[in-house]
Amino acid sequence: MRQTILKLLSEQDTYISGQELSERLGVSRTAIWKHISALKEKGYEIESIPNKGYRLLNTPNRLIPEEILRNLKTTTLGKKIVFFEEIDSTNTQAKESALDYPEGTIFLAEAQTKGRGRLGRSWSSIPGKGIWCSVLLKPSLDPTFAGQFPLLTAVAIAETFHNLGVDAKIKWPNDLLVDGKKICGILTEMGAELDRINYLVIGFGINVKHKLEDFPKEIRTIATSLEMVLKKEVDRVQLLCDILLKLEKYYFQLLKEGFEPIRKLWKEYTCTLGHEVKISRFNELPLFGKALDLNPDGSLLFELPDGQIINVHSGEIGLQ
Ligand code: BTX
Repeated sequence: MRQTILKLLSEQDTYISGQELSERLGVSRTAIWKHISALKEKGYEIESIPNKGYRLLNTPNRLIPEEILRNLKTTTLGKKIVFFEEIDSTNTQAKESALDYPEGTIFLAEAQTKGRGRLGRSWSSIPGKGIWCSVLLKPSLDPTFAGQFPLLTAVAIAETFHNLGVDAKIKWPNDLLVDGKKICGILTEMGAELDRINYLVIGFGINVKHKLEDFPKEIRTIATSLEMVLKKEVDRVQLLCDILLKLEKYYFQLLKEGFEPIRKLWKEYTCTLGHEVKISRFNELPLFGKALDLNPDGSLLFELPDGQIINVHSGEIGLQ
């Protein structure tokens, strides 16, 4: 209902009367007035003049469901939004209620108190500055395909950044860097049986409006944001809608055509291949060698100094 009121208001340049709204929506004028008051509380600037009606003057510059739904062009992703002003972690929330929500639901927060990175690391997620979002997917696939999803997400986000004029590079498997500094991180988690994915939660954190001093001291030399790079304002609502549209396109493409088209795009955006790198691995000695190619399953084809060629499935790349 609130969404329809907003749509009607934003389609009009002039006033729309309470009477007209109540007739078009089939509810009382008091109900309309209550919805308008709720929208005002959310930051919408709505002028109301007796005998004339309501007029939308300004929309809030916030990442709230009403604004996202007003701008979203997807068919599935983001059609259902679970929004938190502040939460521990959107990935944690998405995992805990994955079975209660349909595919495409997004879990979104203005701030995370326990934002999570990979391998138990933390992700700084201060209020109002970034996009802290988890997308719930339920592909009918074998769990061995799960590794393709963070790569697909990195491609969708890198391409959206390029359209904004930001030359972002993907560091295997899925960090997004600008001039070597991290601008976006992706954390994919899964609930599965041996031969079937029950759900995937793809969490992405994007630094959008941060100034250098907004980052915790310990990551100031390794982190950056879109506004720091572009030196102009970035609309988080439009950015999220653009990313969801691309993510949906590549997700459906992956289900239909397999990973090869995504793999090709990933290779266009990466800064890893062809370089001598160090790969740090959980509970294992680091590897030194050359990153040769991205395998069809998302693993890295890697050449050791003695010429031996191996596949690396997980790890953290550092340039040597
Ligand atoms: P990662 O393990 O690759 O990166 C974590 C590391 O990145 C940290 O150890 C720190 O050095 C650095 N770091 C922390 N915060 C930031 C930041 N804001 N910008 C740049 N560098 C940072 C990457 O993990 C995956 C991050 C996913 C975050 C999303 S947000 C929505 C969803 N919910 C959730 O809890 N996590 C995901």
